Amino acid sequence: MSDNNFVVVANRLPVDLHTAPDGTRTWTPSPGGLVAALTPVLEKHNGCWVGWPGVVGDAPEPFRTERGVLLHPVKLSQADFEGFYEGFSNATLWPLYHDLIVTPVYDRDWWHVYREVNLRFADEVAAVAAEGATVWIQDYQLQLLPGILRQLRPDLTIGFFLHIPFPAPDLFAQLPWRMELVRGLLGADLVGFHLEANARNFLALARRFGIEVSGEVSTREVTAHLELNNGRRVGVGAFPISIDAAAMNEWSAADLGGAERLHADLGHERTVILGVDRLDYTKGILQRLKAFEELLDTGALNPEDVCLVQIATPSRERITSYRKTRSQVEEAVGRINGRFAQIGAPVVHYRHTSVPKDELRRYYRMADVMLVTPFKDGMNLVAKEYIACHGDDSGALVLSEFAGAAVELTQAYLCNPFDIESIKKALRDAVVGLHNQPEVLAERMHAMHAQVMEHDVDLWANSFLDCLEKK
Ligand code: GDG
Repeated sequence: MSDNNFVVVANRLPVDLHTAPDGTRTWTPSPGGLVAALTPVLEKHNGCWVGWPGVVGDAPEPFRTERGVLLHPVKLSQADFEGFYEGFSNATLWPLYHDLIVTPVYDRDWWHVYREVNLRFADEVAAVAAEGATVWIQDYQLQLLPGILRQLRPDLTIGFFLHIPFPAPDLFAQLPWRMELVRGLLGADLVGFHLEANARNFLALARRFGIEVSGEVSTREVTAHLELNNGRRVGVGAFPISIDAAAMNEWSAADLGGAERLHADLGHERTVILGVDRLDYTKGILQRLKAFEELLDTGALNPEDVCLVQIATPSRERITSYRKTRSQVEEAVGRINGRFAQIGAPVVHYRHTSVPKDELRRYYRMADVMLVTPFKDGMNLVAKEYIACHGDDSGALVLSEFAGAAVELTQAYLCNPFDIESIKKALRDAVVGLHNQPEVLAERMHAMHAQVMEHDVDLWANSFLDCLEKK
């Protein structure tokens, strides 16, 4: 048996593939928030990360990062990718768990592939985990994994964390394979969600399936349990994820010159409004553009005084609903610029690309108003990243009530993204407030900055793992 005492399992392995001009391929670790938060734990416990390396039909041999963490790839074929990732994960579960913003597709073939891929992940994890190891499974792509692993390796301690919302029982009940998914999740010792509301939905669902529930849900501790017939208990709790706030704060404070130059490029005197999202229908990009357009149309905002920068990172581009969203967004950008821009001075700056991390932070730091308007979002890290980059209390945040982050960032200008008037009001209040009530805005930003600095990604990871250890 292997000697990895702590195993993280996620759909994606944190690696990037680089292909040299001569065709030589190399895989390098790609650090993100989750990796940064988990690296200390992985290092301390002889850790291993199991996941798909992001390229179909190819995978490197397992290798160690410079910091000694073992990266263990799971290979996916093109058919796996289509059925498991694009199909069941992103065209069935994703829309269902985001409250049917588009209609989920229930396809039996996709389901079979989802199950097969979860079985394959389970085999890989079972092979790398030491006797009695702790395994932490991430997200909706791997909901069967806790149950399969429990059968294969009853010695393991298993945690599961869902990064997206968990829907109301009536919505979840649509799923033809609802019992299998619930059984899968019940294989864990601890099931974690971002919000108490998500956890309560899960408990209500369990009750509906005749499972006894004890206690009430709370945040960063486990006071609610499912009591299974075989005497096993599954803990359920809320663990709001966050970011490496200190790193963001420090970096942005050290790059004020860069941010000023970027702002100057857009117009010194202009109020810059920023959106940053994966191009996903859940993120409400089109609604936000429409709200901005109407404010320009009515003269509530003057196109000479404001501009909107929208960074839309390409995402799931082969799925029909994503293509449709992209074309609607791009049509709106074209229309708004056609109506309100001057030559050489667009009123919407749109980039359909992934920008480097440092550049993204510069955008955050430079923006006067951050506009985050998802119809539904598990948390939304973008909102927290913006706040972390404004350690001097500058800026303003417009935030959807339906983003998980709204539970913590209560000082934002909250809006209902289904109501254009509500987005317009919040955006206008933020823009006007910057000029008329700067001290009020600074107080709001100050409170949110303190919140984000204290509740960072380390707190998220440590609180989950502490609860899992105590189970
Ligand atoms: C899921 C849940 C939950 C974006 N564009 C670029 C870029 N990003 C980075 C952001 C941020 C991340 O991607 C996006 O995270 P979000 O939380 O906003 O949204 P999802 O991708 O939908 O994430 C969500 C999250 O999981 C964590 O649990 O909060 O609710 O849906 O970190 O900075 N990064 C770079 N270039 C870009 O162009 N470098």
